[in-house]
Amino acid sequence: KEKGLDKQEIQNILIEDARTGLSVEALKRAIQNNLFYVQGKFPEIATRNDYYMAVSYAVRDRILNRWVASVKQYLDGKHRVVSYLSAEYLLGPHLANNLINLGIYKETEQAVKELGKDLEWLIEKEIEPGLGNGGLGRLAACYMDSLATLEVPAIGYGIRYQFGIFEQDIRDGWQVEDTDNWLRRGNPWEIERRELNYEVKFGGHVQHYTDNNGKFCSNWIPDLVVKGVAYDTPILGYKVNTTNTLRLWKSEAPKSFDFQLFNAGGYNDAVRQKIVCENISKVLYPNDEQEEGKILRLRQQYFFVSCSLQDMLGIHLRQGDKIQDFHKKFVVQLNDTHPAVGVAELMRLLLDKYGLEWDEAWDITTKTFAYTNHTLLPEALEKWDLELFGKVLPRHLELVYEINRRFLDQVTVKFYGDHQKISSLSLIGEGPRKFIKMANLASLGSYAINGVAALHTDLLKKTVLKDWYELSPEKFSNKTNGVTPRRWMVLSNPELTQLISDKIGDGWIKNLDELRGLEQFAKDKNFQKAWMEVKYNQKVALSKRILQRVKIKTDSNSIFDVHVKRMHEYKRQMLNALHVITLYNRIKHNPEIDMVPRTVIFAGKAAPGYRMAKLIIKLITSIGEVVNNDPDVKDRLKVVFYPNYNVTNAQKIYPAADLSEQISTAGKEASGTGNMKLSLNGALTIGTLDGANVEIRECVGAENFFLFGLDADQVEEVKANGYDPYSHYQNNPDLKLAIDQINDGYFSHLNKDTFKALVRSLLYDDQYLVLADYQSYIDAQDKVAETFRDKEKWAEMSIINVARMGKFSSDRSIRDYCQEIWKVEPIPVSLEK
Ligand code: HBZ
Ligand code: PLP
Repeated sequence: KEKGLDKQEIQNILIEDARTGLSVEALKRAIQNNLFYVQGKFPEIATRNDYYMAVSYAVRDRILNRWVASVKQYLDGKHRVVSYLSAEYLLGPHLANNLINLGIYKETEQAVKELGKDLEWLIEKEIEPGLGNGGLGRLAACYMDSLATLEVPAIGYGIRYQFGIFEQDIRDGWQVEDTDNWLRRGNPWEIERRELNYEVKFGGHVQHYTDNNGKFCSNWIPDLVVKGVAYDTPILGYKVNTTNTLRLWKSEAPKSFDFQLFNAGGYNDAVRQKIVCENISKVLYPNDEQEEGKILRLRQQYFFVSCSLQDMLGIHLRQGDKIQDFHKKFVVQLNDTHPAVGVAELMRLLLDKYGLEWDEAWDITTKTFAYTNHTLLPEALEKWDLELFGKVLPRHLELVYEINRRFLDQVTVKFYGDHQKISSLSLIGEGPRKFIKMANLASLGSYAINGVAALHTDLLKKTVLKDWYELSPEKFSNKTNGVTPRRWMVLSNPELTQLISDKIGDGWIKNLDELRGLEQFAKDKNFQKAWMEVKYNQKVALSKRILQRVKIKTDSNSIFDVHVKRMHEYKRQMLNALHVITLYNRIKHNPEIDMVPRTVIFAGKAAPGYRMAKLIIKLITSIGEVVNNDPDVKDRLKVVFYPNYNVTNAQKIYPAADLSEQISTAGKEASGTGNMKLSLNGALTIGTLDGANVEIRECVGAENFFLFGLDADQVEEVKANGYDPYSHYQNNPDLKLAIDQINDGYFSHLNKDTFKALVRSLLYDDQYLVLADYQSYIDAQDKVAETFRDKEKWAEMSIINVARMGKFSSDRSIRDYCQEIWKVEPIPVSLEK
């Protein structure tokens, strides 16, 4: 007997029965049952959301039996489990994805139809869980999909933010933010596990004493205790039974409020404690690539890391295994440094709770963690003010000091006299105020360190982690990012999926390398025609949405030139904007010019406190206002800023792109994943030699990639030689005209103040070398336009691009992690009778 169920009962759950059958009939019945018995609604009064919920519950029922089977299989055996620690998961909507992975999209569509509703209409009702900022959070979601699809036992741990990434709206051309109340209509995909909760301490002080056996002990007396409650979301693999768990923690007060305080008249204080606790998982910080040294952020990080490690230790010990074998059961991947405090937390648990000796605890810890770095930008590297850190986590500060002391003892012997190196390796930075370097804590505490694209890993070894590489070269490896073809092709581009599968079968969905089979058809005129027809249809669909959302008419025969990603100076939306102005000026100078029509589509959120990024949004919308309404342009050029870029919108935009803008300053974009998604959907890339662009170009062939700009070495060289943006402005008449127009208020109703800060930054600072790369970019864009004139050539290039994208499946990435870092094997899960 286990958890109240006997063997027979468990087996009964595992059989596909009337409750979990996958036929149209069974699904229809299930939807009706859920509507009635779960929601107490009948068809006459059921709303669209009621139906969405009913379908979702019906689908969830069909996942739950697979989930139970998976969990049983993992926890019974001696299987090694991957634990992915990430402060962000940008999952995107669940319903359609689960239908695809279960293989019952068509059946459900039919069942819903027979109930008089439209499945797509219900799917569009779902509010996506936006529990991440961008690439890093989305990568975690793709990896969860691939782990399950590859049948690898895994748990994703994170935070159940009550409010995810803000919703963006555009008013008067400016970004405005609205809170993302994603839970307002309920969340059918999560299961609250109230019984699964852990206490997490904050603040206070540490007592030291020697116990009866003469052992030196520490006792942390906190001034705040928070409870973390588990919320589980099943993550089903594609056409397998494996269903992994995404376990997100919600923070609560250990008890509702303090009655003694309340009765004594301290009403406010009694409630305040509760609010402080609940605030920890209240809202996602909306900054990507800009670290924010806020106390609440540190609390968030420690909160979810502590809950997760307590959970893992609990699972491990419940299986009757020795604490010393923890690292054999779990490998813990740190998704950037956000969970790096886990290194100190595992030490604390092993020392203070389980009474291990230092060396043993450190040995286990450093065999448990592996660290993925996602950025080289100095402003994104996490540093915690030492005093602040000590106030929130006094015991961990002691541990960090001790870890550092022992480490520096070794390092000093090894690099005697090299003060520069020793201070660079130290976990603690000196300055006006001392700080803790989280990348160093993660590097020291991990047995493996990886970058997310070949160039990025290379630069990591040469720059931010140079000393760590020299110290432990064996820890370093590259794991180029990937994306899941299930969501980013099968789900978001069913027409192209069908066309491809008709030609080469559907094996590519699980083995993306099979796309190679398309290459033999790249010159086939009929196939090219069918290919471009699918693309055209996606453009028409996006045009409709654009018209609806921002009231701009677009021509589906024009080049859809797509630049979608977070707004950031290094991603250089500014460079694209200058190109748009240049095209516009060509038309104004020569109204009859024969120009390939273009629709330039931008989308992306700016961090609310990032002034320059917000100003660039205003510039783009302002250019759009002028260009889109100028009769001289005659629809040869359109500029669209599509608001609220998220997974839902990305799924609609990627399939419609002809051209993928990947134009970051070389050396700044660690990898990019949007580049992979666009290329997989048949867009050609215009890009710099940055991040994974380098590898995409290697795979698709230089002749199928529009390369421009300085490379990473040249960027450094130009900077070292005293870069002078102003000279580019002076010497390039087209560039000068474009910047003068911005400056003179051509796009801002003659208001010269609007873009002053932007112009100044370009002319006198231009950290991201926009002006240096301008002409090279314009030339490459002209080549794009010329190539687009030849429809057959374009189709051929597009087909070849897709055929050569096999490497960029997240299945490949996850296989590499499994074999080279995690040392885990797939465990097939069966639903036996
Ligand atoms: O991670 C991105 C990189 O910029 C991109 O090149 C890469 O493809 C992707 C996946 O490896 N980084 C982020 O998205 N970073 C963040 O979103 C972020 C969030 C919170 C932070 C710092 C960065 O405090
Ligand atoms: N935001 C969303 C919603 C995405 O789907 C993606 C795609 O990977 C990203 C951000 C990251 O985009 P990029 O790699 O272009 O920065």
